[in-house]
Amino acid sequence: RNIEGALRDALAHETLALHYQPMVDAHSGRIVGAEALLRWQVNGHDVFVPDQFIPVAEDSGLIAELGEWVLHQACMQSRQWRQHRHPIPISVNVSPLQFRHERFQPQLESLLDSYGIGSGELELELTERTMMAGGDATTRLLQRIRQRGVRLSLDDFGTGYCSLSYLKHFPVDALKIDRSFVHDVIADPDTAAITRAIIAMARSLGKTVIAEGVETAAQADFLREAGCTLLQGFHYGAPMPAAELDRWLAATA
Ligand code: G
Ligand code: G
Ligand code: MN
Ligand code: NA
Repeated sequence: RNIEGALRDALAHETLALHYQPMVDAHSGRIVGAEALLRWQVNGHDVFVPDQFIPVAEDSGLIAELGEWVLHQACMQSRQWRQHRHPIPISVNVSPLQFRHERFQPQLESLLDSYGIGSGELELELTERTMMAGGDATTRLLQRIRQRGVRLSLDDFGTGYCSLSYLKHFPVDALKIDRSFVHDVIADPDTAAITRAIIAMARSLGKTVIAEGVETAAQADFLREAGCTLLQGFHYGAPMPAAELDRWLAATA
């Protein structure tokens, strides 16, 4: 059977789930957010990983439905953590085709209303590709979403064709430094210099800077000293089921 058919079944039978990876304050180490990452598992084992099935969903048009399902799950989880008195902002990845779909904005706004999502409680992670396509219409949509209190972050920063000078044109709150930089930041002086420059530039523009893929204490120390705001990666915690992060939040409250 093909991935597309299996994905339709998975959507219908809920073998899909969101896992959550903590984002911690670089100085206090406290959890100040979580990135939602889609998992398709049976008995704890991946059926397919997102890099396999997200492209299939995009090619088949199923991405609109899948993306709506993801947003819905994230909004439900946000409300649950709020009710458990561990409110925590959730970041959701949005793919380019999903963002461009005419149903995206109305779906998003109706979910914000239905689940009473407040300002700053939901963040969308978009790539440079998404933000650069669509010209003024995209910029207006980004601004409108932001006016509704949804934060926007530029994901995988440094891997696309976006120059630092573009940053001032994008209405984003945060920039996520791609993990390929973080990976080399200790061993390669050039990567260290570029990473420092990205952090300094982003901060001077008033953006939050998040480093992803932080795997070692040495990387964390470097990034903190360079002025990074938030850190995310296996050093702090891998993506985990909501119930597991729930216990973590309860323990550190
Ligand atoms: O979690 P993992 O490293 O397997 O994710 C691989 C890729 O899939 C990443 O680029 C991530 O942004 C993307 N991804 C994970 N979950 C989602 C999702 O819910 N929606 C979209 N559009 N992409 C996702
Ligand atoms: O493209 P995006 O940044 O959304 O991708 C997130 C992906 O990175 C997820 O699939 C997640 O599993 C993975 N990831 C999270 N933390 C780490 C880490 O410390 N090291 C590596 N190699 N991957 C990570
Ligand atoms: Mn992401
Ligand atoms: Na990323």
